[in-house]
Amino acid sequence: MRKILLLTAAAGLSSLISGQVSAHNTMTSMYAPAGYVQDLELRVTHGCKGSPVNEVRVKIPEGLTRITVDNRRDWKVETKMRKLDKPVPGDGGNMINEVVDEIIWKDPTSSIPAGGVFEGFKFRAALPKEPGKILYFRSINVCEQGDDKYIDLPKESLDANASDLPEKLSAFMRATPGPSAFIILEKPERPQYPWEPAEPMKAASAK
Ligand SMILES: [Cu+2]
Repeated sequence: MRKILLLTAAAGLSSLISGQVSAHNTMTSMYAPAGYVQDLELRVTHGCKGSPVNEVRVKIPEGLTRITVDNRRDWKVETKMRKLDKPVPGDGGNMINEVVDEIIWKDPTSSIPAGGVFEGFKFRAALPKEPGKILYFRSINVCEQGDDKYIDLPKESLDANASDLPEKLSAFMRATPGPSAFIILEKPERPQYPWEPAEPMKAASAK
């Protein structure tokens, strides 16, 4: 018994020291190349205070287009659309007037257990060509009992190029019980597809 208590205390301490801030909904990969059409995944890591998850919703941030959702046979997938103020060019030269605003996974063949496992929810989106931008994905888990909202945003906008970003992000994630998942857009090292011409570095950084 005593040993178990000690071990638990040690585990708590080491998670403090390693700066572990979250076991919430997060993006599986927290970095993505700006301008890519990128596979993204929201990771659900636990239920609502011991209650299994039956529905997951994610709000698509502004600036993302061409959103498509991974096919699932174990969840019903719904999308809600949002009209754009200004149409943007899409695939094959046609213009896009509306984009996916929210993705909802519901009515699973079985719920996500309240603890001990995680599950990923994949979708794909064209990311803005803005290296250094941080995109926040607000999400909600609806459980058999209650829900968990990960919809909070930092009070001040965070600069991905600032040297104090780790401290700021860590503070943001500790400040609230429901921090939004996020990704940081990075300057791509190469074009997404091998058949695309490489952009001159200068032009890429000027954008
Ligand atoms: Cu959590």
